[in-house]
Amino acid sequence: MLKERFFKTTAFIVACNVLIVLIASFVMQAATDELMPEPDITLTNVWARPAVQGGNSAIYFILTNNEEDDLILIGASSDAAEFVEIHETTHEEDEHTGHDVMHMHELPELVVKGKDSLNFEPGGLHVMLINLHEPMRLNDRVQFTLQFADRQPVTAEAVVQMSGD
Ligand SMILES: [Cu+2]
Repeated sequence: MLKERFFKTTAFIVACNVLIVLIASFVMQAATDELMPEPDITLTNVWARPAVQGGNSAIYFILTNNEEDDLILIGASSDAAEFVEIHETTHEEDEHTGHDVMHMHELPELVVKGKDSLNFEPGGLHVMLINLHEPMRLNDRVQFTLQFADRQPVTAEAVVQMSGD
């Protein structure tokens, strides 16, 4: 009888400890999310193409990683469009016609090397805005956010222009 009670008590203590460890790991996870550093980046020449409501646009910029470490871009968001994706345009020669064919594909993640820059420019990398909620007219401003692994997100503003010049 005594022995049984001892085991029950032991089981209860073990269960409590497991619970405490679980709660502690939740709290620590929340703390690390908040303590994630802001990425040390510079965005320059940030602009976007004009487009009609319901259409698509693209945001371009030069992204400079001022950190020694590589940064990993894992996505983008914006209230301006239904979908926002990091895209890359590639050029391929059509094997039948020999014509230059452009393809766009989504990049699930993109490494920005430490102390290096990436050019998001027409015909290459871009932040794709798909199904715009409103038209994007010249000189309009569009807010968007870049998401990085192990870093806080960064919000920036693009000016709608015909080109990056
Ligand atoms: Cu695209």
